[in-house]
Amino acid sequence: MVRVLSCLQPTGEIQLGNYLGAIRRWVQDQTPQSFHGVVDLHALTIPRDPAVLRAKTLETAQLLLAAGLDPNYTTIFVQSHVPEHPQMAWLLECTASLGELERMTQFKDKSAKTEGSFTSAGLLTYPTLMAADILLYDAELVPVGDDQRQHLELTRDVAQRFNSRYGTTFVIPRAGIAKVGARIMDLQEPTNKMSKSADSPQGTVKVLDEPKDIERKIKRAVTDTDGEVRFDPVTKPGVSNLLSILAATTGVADPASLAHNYQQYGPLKADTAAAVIEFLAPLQKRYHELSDDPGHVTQVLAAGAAKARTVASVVLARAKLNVGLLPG
Ligand code: AQP
Repeated sequence: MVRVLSCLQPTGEIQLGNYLGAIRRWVQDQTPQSFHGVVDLHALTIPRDPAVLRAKTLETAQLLLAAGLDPNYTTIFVQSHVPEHPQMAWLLECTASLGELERMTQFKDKSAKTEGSFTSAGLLTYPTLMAADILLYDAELVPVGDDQRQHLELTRDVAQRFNSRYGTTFVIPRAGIAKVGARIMDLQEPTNKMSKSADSPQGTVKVLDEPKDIERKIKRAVTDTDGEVRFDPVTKPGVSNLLSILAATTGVADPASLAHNYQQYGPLKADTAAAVIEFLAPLQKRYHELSDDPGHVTQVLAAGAAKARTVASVVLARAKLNVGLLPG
């Protein structure tokens, strides 16, 4: 059984891309060797309202349960409940180079947005914390959306460097990227990926959006003026995004194969909206049921952290010993 680790930041309301690119696959492939974290420490790279962060952390965990992760089977935890994560991150921060971290696309994009105001050092070192998340669990497979490909490469490089400096310590993980739905684009700016924290309320479908809002957002999605339905993400990003969403939500392996069903954009939008609404309905129903019992989520997270620590503490001890820290 392959050991799997993949996490989600409580940085906003979970959007359709998070669900299609990551969460849905975690649910489909879950085993007792799967670990899924709500990575609240990552959310601190940008200043946040403490009460909102706490609420979003619980909400995100509740959403993972509603999506179908079974806590009796798989491990669901909050990152800050497992102190091995920041400890391991320091060892890896001292293994990654400044140049490597400065080259990360996400750092360049996010620091450009904060330019002129406050850019935290954490925004730069974030990928080493992510590497710690993965390496602490001896994870072989990390199912993520396409935007995390570069961070995964860095994790592999840092793990290999550590192993060659200090002896075999870490399992070298590989990224698991979906064939369809790995990069869902913003409906209003289809050359940008859909994102929880993007300032694009009309371009982002939240998984808990009301059906009428989902329909409105998809019907107003930006397309183009040539009027032909064709899958071509470079020259027709808006239309191709709709085809990808339709394929991913109806279980079709090849979005291009759907194009010939449509002569106009209107019916494509209508079918995509209906498919998304139907696809999200069971998740929304279960989420609202779970809201009646918030204590359940808290209990799941306490048990998950205890289970996560049994694995993470062993790997951290191994890394500390190999790097030359005196056992306490
Ligand atoms: N648009 C997307 N399409 C497919 N997959 C996506 N993911 C994110 N956006 C898309 C995948 O969702 C998982 C969890 O993401 P995250 O919370 O770790 O942060 P992120 O990748 O930075 O996602 P967001 O929504 O864009 O968050 P913010 O706005 O906070 O930066 C990952 O596997 C990711 O690949």
